[in-house]
Amino acid sequence: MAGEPQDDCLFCKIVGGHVPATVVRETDTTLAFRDINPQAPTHVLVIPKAHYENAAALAAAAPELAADVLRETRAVAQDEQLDSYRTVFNTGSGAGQTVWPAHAHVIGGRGLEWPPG
Ligand code: IU
Repeated sequence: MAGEPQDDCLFCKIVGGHVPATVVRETDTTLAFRDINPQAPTHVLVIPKAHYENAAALAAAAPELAADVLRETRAVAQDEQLDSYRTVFNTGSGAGQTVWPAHAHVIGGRGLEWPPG
């Protein structure tokens, strides 16, 4: 069910402490950890602790939690002393979503081109 931990979800296992991650921030509702395949000097994922399959499902079902995630992306950028950075929610396989818990990328520390590929 939406919001409930999923047995087959890697990020739920990270939230539960069953899979290690390099955690940089934690709140009651969110977790932020370094991406295992960083695309920039700073590449952190911010996730809601509750499971939603992507940003669209999260925004529809739990907009206050989505706001918590967005607030934490800013906090990560501040912690990393990033003046410029990109917050990305890949939503759907055609947009590059490869894992199916909702997550925001915080990417920075180098110049970023636009448009993305
Ligand atoms: P995407 O937006 O769904 O494509 O992003 C998934 C990200 O999750 C991607 O950048 C992976 O490197 C990252 N990731 C991770 O940090 N740890 C993992 O165990 C797995 C994926 I699987």
